[in-house]
Amino acid sequence: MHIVSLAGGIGGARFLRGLRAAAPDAAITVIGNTGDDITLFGLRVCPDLDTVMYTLGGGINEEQGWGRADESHVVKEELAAYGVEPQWFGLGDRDFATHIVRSQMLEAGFPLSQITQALCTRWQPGVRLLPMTDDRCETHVVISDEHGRRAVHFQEWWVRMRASVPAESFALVGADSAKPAPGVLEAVEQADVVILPPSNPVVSIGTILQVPGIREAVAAKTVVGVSPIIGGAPVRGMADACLTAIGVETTAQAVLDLYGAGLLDGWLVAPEDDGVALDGVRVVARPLLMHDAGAAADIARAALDLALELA
Ligand code: GDP
Ligand code: FO1
Ligand code: CA
Ligand code: CA
Repeated sequence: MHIVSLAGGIGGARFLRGLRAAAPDAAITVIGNTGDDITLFGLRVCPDLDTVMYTLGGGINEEQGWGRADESHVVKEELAAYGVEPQWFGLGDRDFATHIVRSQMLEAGFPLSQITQALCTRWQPGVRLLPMTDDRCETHVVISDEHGRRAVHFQEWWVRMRASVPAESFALVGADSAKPAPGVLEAVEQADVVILPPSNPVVSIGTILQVPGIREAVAAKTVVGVSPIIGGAPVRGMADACLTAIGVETTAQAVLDLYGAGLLDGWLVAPEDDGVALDGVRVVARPLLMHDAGAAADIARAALDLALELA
């Protein structure tokens, strides 16, 4: 069996750990979001790819959900002592090594997809992890503040501003000319089912679907999604600020409507959201809190069972 999953960071990674446990014999290809990527101190940082790689590879900081376990911040302190900006993004020493290897390989001419594969040789995530694109393609956020109306990088809005300044819109800079990374469309075409984890519908899943060709390829398959919104709120993070910016309510119903029957065949919601419905989509209610690996595996199994039933 071949499963394709689109994934952002924390929500995607924790779900994928469950999916790997629920379907140990399946070949799982993960298409990762690279819209969050940023170049800092001359180094290329890919937060969502790294979150998936570290989570599935056993190197994640479990409490934080991103970055390395057992981390120190000596380099960050030394950079700050030089007064080097930005100081609002916290790269740890162990994590720095990943960005150094990646940047060195990019400089040598390797595409991000091959670099990600090389990094995964160490982490052995048990899935094939592909970036959505090898092309530079970054999410920017249009805001208005004391400096006027301007676009800032997604990380500046999310991490420095904590999404406290309302987003007027999102722009995936570079999307028009971006191509899916090698293997992405082939994996989707060969997939038995496509599963959308409870990742951010706007800046994780929505971003991946904006790479020309990916949405059409995914829609042609049997697709089941897991709601990241429970009882009118995101389980974690600031997805509500992203949904509000695109005029979508923070409810499991509104996210279902956003994805639409054109994309989804099945939709898992939490018991408190029972009653959510859309013509052409099978909605199933069940506990959706990934409070541990077992709970994540139960959710993944439910999503997979529903997808196989609908396929
Ligand atoms: P990010 O890139 O690190 O922001 O992570 P993702 O985009 O992959 O996932 C973020 C989303 O995961 C948030 O909108 C959360 O609501 C959702 N999420 C986190 N934990 C859980 C959980 O236990 N259950 C469900 N259903 N959603 C979750
Ligand atoms: N998130 C933060 O809130 N603060 C940080 O300083 C921070 C650093 C960081 C470093 C590496 C990495 O892979 C992720 C990091 N994140 C940090 C998480 C990340 O910025 C966001 O949560 C995601 O990009 C949003 O999906
Ligand atoms: Ca992300
Ligand atoms: Ca379909």
